[in-house]
Amino acid sequence: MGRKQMNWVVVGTGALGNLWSLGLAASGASVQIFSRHSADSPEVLLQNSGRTTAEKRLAVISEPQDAAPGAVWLVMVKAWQLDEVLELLESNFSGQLLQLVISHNGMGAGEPVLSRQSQWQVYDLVTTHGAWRRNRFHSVHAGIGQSWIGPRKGSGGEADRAKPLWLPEFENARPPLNWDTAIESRRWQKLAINCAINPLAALAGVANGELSKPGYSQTIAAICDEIARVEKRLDPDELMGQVYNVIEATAGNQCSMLQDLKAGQVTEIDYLNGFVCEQGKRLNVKTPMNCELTDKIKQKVKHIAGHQP
Ligand code: KPL
Repeated sequence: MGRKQMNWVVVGTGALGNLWSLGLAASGASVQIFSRHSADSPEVLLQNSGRTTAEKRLAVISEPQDAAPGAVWLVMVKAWQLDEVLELLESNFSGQLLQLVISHNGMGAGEPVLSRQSQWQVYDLVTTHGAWRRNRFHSVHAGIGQSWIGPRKGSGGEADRAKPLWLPEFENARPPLNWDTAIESRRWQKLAINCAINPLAALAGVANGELSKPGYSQTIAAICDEIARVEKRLDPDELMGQVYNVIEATAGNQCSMLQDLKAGQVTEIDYLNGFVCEQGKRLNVKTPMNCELTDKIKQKVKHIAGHQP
């Protein structure tokens, strides 16, 4: 019995986007890359090395209407790029049935379009795979993690949404993958992991593993504690345990925020500790450590920009 094979459009040629494009292609899916970067047309030769290896030439489209019929869109971009991608999709698929899998660090991105297009079937993908980009077309798979996918609250009648037909193909692309109908909690847990690891490793300029040193434990505890006060369903000790598991599993990896700082790129701080800080203000819950780290990263970005030629 054959599996359901789908058409996929992958938006984002970042470290993880490339890993998933290659994984989907290897599992037999038809994959188009969506990119408006001039270096990417009309096709790209993607490669990954590290814990897994693959290489494949994939077609590139730069207009949403060139997507294969009924394609599922996998959007793996930085949090601050999501609004623009969703606005473009909205201008082509407004009011239509569209299946979208979204994966990014942090929370709070893309909300305006998603609330307008509530008929879109949106799935959130949370992953702890670690990867970094050797160059635009080459991802290094630095740590095998695991992933969870589930329907986004309030989208496309999520309450009675069964597992999508393409789930086995998607699982095969980058295992292990778990179906999770409470994906919202998983997103909060991943948020806590990124709030604890990313700014601390980026400010110190170190690989994730350094954060297991005792000098960081009070700060990590404060970050987790504040997040558990903002989102009351979370347990601060459990969050701490998860943070340390990821620190250990990705010890040799440089977190994405450190990579962004080094590349002089925009960081995701507004969607990580900045999001927690804003939620704290909205709910009247004190989140001084998350607010302080947000300011420190912003200062660091300004400092770096001031020293660029
Ligand atoms: O998601 C990550 C990131 O770097 O953004 C972690 C899990 C911290 C791996 O580095």
